[in-house]
Amino acid sequence: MFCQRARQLEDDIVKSKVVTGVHAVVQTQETIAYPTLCVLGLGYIGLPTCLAFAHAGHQVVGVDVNAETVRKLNAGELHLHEEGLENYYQEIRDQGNFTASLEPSAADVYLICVPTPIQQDKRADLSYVESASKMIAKVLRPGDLVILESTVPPRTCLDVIAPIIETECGLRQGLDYDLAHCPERVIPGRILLELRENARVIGGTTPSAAQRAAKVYRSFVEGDLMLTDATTAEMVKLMENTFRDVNIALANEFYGICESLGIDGLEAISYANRHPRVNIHKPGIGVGGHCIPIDPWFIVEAAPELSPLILQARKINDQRPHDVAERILCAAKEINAERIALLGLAFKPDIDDLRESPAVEVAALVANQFGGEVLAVEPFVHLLPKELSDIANISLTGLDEALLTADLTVALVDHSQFRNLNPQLFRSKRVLDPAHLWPKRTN
Ligand code: SAJ
Repeated sequence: MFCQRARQLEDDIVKSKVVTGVHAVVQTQETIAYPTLCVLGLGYIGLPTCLAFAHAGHQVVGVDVNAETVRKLNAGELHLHEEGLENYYQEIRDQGNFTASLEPSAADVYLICVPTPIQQDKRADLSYVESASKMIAKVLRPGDLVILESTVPPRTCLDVIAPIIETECGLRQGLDYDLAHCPERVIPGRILLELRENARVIGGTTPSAAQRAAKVYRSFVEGDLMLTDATTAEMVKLMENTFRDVNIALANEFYGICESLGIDGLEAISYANRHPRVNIHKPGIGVGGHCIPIDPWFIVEAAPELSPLILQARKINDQRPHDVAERILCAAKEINAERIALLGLAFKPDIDDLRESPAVEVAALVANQFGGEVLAVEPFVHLLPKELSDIANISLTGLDEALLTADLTVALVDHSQFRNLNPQLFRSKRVLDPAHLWPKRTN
């Protein structure tokens, strides 16, 4: 009944076409309600989301367990790099709608934006979601709304979050408070733009929870809002990233087959993609980041008997860094190389994010087996990541120095800065291009 009163209040202040229920698509809505928000997790998703809500007029408290993150943000500094975020943050600070905190405080809406990694055995590690749910339970009041943005295995809202909250504070989803899942869908490098423009799927544990969540997002999301149940929304998000993983595995497999036939795999893929219903992805050194190599495992965990294709794609993409490292070591041996330059460590082009990066994995495999020196070039960072910092024969090196001193140069990441180089002018005896930066010849 508390939820009903909260919904009624919001309905009264939302002048609009009303969301028409589960499986509806909300096209336009003019919102004048400004519920307060408390966002748990201030990473690449949580922070920009806080700022988007604050910009739209909501009072937002962002919570993070990292004291340094909270200190920096309250001092006006950012702890991460994302296109346009610096200026956006200064603008929001001037408005005064956002503060960072170590503890959650009472709000109308709670958003969970914490990481969901996998464990050694490839099962989901939901410990951050669990502890965020416990933190929320301490301040949750009847009539509030909880929205999960983190990517999770199917049924997490129903089987993990709702029971934790009920055990911790006695409030029941659907009766005392509302619970919904609205998975983030933005891509690093375009986060601010995509937050605003992308369509969002919003799944409620009840239809009215989805409708309430849709009203909240409508304050800044211009894309369609697709309403459904929570488990469908959880599955939709996993299917999106799994589609990409499987397609990249197919591209990697095609490329290897083309190579064995002595033909140019990139040319073959680009011609196949001229068919109006074909879109083969780009082959490369493997799949990185904290989403695409992780999320398919959540489906495998939920339905192991029904997911042989998804599992195989994961294995194919996980094998890529090993094959690339082996090829580099063979080439180094052939030319008696003393120094190898590895261009790029990030998990994809033009970002500073090295987490789950196949380039870092290649660098570690090469450095551990190579007798000479490995010069890692990564213009987006100032320090080697922990996976590499303890290896004696690898160092972070400037691009010019690496190109001047290496015997073998290898492109691992398609950063624009590298793409514009002419490999013909390198001093090294040999150039390898498994990331496909430069036209032909060097793969
Ligand atoms: N990659 C390839 N070949 C390709 C495309 C990508 O090898 O054709 C590699 C990249 O080099 C990188 C990895 O895949 O190592 C992932 O890169 P990405 O750009 O495909 O995706 P992410 O992880 O940055 O973001 C994805 C996005 N999902 C989809 O495009 C379906 C994004 O919209 C999600 O919000 C994000 O995952 C997430 O957080 O789940």
